Amino acid sequence: MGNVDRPAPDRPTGSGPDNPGAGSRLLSDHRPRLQPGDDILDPGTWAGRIPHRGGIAPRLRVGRDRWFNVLWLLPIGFVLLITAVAVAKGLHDMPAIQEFMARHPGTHVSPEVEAHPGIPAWVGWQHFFNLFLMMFIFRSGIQIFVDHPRLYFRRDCTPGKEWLRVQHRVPSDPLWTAKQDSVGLPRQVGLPGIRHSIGLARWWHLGADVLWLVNGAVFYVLLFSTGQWRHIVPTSWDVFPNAITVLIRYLSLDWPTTNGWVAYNSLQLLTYFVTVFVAAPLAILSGLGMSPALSTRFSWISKPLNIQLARSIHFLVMLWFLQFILIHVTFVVTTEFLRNLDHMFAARDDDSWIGFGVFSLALIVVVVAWVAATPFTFRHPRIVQRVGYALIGPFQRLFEYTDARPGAYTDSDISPYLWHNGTFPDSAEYEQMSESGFRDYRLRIFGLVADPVELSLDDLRSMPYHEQTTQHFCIQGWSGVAKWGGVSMQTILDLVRPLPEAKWVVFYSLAEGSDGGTYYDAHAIEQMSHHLSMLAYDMNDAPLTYGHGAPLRLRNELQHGFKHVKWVASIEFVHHFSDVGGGHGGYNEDHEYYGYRQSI
Ligand SMILES: Nc1nc2c(c(=O)[nH]1)N[C@H]1C(S)=C(S)[C@@H](COP(=O)(O)O)O[C@H]1N2
Ligand SMILES: [Mo]
Repeated sequence: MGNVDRPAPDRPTGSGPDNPGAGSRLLSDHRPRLQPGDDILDPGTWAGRIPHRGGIAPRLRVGRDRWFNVLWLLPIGFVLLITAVAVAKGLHDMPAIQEFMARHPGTHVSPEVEAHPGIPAWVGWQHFFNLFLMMFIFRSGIQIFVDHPRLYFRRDCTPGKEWLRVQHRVPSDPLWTAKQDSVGLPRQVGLPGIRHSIGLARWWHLGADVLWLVNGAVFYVLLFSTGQWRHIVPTSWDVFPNAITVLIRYLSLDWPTTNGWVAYNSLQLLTYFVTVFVAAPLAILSGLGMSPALSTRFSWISKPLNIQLARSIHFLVMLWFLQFILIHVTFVVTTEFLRNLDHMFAARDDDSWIGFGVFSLALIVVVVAWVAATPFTFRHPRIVQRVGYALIGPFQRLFEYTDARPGAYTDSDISPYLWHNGTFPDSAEYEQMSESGFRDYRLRIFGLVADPVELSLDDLRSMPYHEQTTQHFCIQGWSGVAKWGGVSMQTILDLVRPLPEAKWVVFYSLAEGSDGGTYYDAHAIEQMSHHLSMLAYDMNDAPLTYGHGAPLRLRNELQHGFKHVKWVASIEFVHHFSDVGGGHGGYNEDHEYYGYRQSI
């Protein structure tokens, strides 16, 4: 739709091509209300002076409304481990088990592997880059998680339906926002730690991801072009009985000695294989499963494998990596420490101190980077923002070329609850307008257009009705489906006729942002003609409520929720957003270092 004939709305200001002054007059009363953000992050005034608030020990939902404190797993796990050791010790000396272990000694050394032993230096380098990048990925990943500290299986995110939370129950306040719900982390655990720092955490996470992917791609290529793959890919089904032998021997404290230079034992082999060929790809796929642009485009996969399932899988994959690292490091340290370090850090098979020396240098680099990451982020948030954007921007652009089409969701998909977010309007001006049913509301559209206009709600209602049932993706991690009714942005474009120089469309809100100053956001003009870009005045067949953006809000389903300006006051067509507000493309871009495109 969008090209349907429509009645011409009145133009109360009489502005238009004959009256070019109107555009600049409107402009002049908007720009002064904007407030640029800071180039240094001050934790004291951060995010509208949001006070620090930590999470709680993880609670796992059991049944409808019982919550299990995950800390109990520590004593329970300890008892289970002791029991397992006792059982394994009992089994170990049974004749049948002895015979089994003799037949499957725990390590399978194929002739090919035996002919090509060794761990080349490139494996050592890759191993180092991997652990270096993983440190940022973990810290920022946990930070992203705690910005909406709940995990669900369904896309609805209904309070009480989460399967895991590290935050109290959702309070009964009907306007409780996701920002209020976020929790912070110690500054040396999370990256950057402070509450609601998801914008910066995402640059660390996604930026490091891109480098980690490059490292992984090089690893795969070298692995298969050199034959080194045989060291971490099982080539015989014998790996399973062998792994059982290894497990029994570890648990019965009769640890096998393996020569990792030639071949890993079967249990190691399996865990390495799963980590490299299952967990890593799953991390990437489940990560991409949270992207609004990709999910909207590939609804055949994002419907069954919805964002919250992807988010939960992403979290579980992280737990896999964590337990892997914990056990891996434990064994490296407790079994032939020097020899292991020589293998991985010096590409030599002896127990000299060379590997230890290189390892120590590597460790210093890691520790310095770890300690510096948060202070660096506070001092140079714009660098983090710019470098992060440079790393993931190209991928983002790629995804945005996939034009989103409506029709993926129907009434039966509508979520019973849609979270609220953002800073609500509290001006007397807004209250007055709201009390009179927005009779005096005027949407002003100006800037680089042939026909600037002012539209009342009735004007908007008299335009062709556009409806879409779509999923909302908040950058903090929650989601939900709603039906939106209003005017397609294409209809608006046809009405005001943007000039060729107009490349960005800025939406100003009636509300302020959390640090004061008008909330606004800029959108690439080509996305305004997408099928799923619209101004909504209805939600789920009722007029938009106060909390969700009355009287008018934007929808652009290729982008994250923060770009969907609520309580829209006016729309300005500009050549570039660099001279609007702080110049970064929107309120959150200026104040919280988000990206002006954020479709992943
Ligand atoms: N004016 C304004 N619009 C805003 C915000 C805001 O703070 N101010 N928050 C954004 C964010 S972060 C999200 S996720 C969505 C939330 O929309 P909802 O509250 O209707 O679910 O609104 C967006 N629009
Ligand atoms: Mo959001």
